[in-house]
Amino acid sequence: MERMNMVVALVVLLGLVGPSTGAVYKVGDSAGWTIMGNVNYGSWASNKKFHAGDVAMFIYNKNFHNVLEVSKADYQSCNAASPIATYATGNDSVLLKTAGPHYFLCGIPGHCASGQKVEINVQKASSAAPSMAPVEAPAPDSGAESSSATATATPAPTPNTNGAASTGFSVCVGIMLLLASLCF
Ligand SMILES: *[C@@H]1O[C@H](CO)[C@@H](O)[C@H](O)[C@H]1NC(C)=O
Ligand SMILES: [Cu+2]
Repeated sequence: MERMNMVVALVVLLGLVGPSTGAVYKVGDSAGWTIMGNVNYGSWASNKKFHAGDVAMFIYNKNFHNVLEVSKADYQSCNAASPIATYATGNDSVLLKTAGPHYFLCGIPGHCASGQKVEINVQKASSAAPSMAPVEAPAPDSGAESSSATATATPAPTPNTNGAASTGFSVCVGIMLLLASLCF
């Protein structure tokens, strides 16, 4: 049915052009956010290209750790006393909203000093190269877990309005059939 093809085409088009949802990076990969095993968060971050809109996901035991976003100075000195933001649920998805460096450390005494800190440098958004390149293609190296995030990005409004239109169409056909049955 022609109408159906158009709806499908429209949805696909909106999916391609629509706002891109960022990738989700699990900090420390399988190790998570910890002081066990001497995870090198510097090298974890260094082979990734973070963009504004990406998410850094901190997974940890909330009884032993937390996540503080801090200034550069506080990052360097492991000062946990004046955080910009505090996260403590054990599963914190931190949206990297702005370009530039973001500094995170664990505020439990001694943890930052023993390496539980990470600097995430968020790239400037490349000024609108729409549709051509898959801007948010997940990195080949397993770090990105963007599939679930992308799945939720499917725009809802279009199917709804089209659904309403076709409902109206069916009602019209129904009324016409009703009138026809009265006449014959
Ligand atoms: C963390 O939360 C996300 C949803 O935000 C969920 O998909 C994931 O399974 C959670 N992970 C853990 C280890 O709890
Ligand atoms: Cu800690």
